[in-house]
Amino acid sequence: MPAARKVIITSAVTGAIHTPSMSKHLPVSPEEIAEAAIGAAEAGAAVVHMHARDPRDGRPSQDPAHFAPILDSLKRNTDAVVNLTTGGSPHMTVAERMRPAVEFKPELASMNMGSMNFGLYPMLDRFPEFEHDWEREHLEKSRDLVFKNTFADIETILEHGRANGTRFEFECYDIAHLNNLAHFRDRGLTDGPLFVQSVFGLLGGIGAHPEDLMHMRRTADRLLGADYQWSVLGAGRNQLNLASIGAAMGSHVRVGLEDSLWIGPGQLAESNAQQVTRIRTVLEALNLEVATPDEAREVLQLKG
Ligand code: KMH
Ligand code: ZN
Repeated sequence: MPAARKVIITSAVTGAIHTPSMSKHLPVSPEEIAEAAIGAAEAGAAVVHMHARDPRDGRPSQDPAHFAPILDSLKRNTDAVVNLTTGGSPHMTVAERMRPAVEFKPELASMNMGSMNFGLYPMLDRFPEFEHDWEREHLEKSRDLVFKNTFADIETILEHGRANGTRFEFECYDIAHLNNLAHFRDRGLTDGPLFVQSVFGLLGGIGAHPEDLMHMRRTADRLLGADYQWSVLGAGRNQLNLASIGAAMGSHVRVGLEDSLWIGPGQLAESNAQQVTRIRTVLEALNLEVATPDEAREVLQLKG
């Protein structure tokens, strides 16, 4: 991994894992989602990773009509890199998940690097009350859920990206996903700089111990060499500590309410900007500089 660069902060502002009853601060309407992303960018996020929701009940939605007003607002109010999800919700088909990237041809999109179990049901213990039936089902059904990302699925999304100038944030939830990424790089279906988002602490993926982080880093170094830019995402209570360890080791970082609702033990984050500000404080204490959107575009070789 090339050293000595500014740290790219990604803010993943709403996602498709958490549900509105879990936190009143989770942005749901197009206005709330856009405002959250703009606030995160103003706080120092160079990249905003975007999902949309159906404003009627807060359910994750890949309908381009739900993305359009958000993207329109972002275009007018921030120069942050807009990264559109192709993961959508693990309950959706791949075709459904691709709709926003197909429609809007973003400079950056997420790419999930392997099929996996995706266990959301432990959150039922923490959040017993839900306003909408879909919220409980979303968690319950994850007991028997495979988040499907076959080689064919990945190839389809990669080819779509290549045809449209979209580059990817490669979500690697486990070591095998690095092998898969190296495989596609070796076949010439993608190339460096590969933006590797290593995801720690989701049930079904690698754990969130510093040893897990070291193992990811060593394996990525061995398989991807100088071809990659490393970013660290710790889920839930692991957000700040893993991002801090990663940054001290030379990674970029991802925060946001998609990945964690928390700002401290038992304390809900009031906004995405609050989490960005918190990690920014850590980065500055480590004497690390934060990348601007244009600096992120240059490092990741985005079309702009
Ligand atoms: N939910 C995150 C752990 C995607 O949108 O494609 C990973 C993610 C997937 O952001
Ligand atoms: Zn996402």
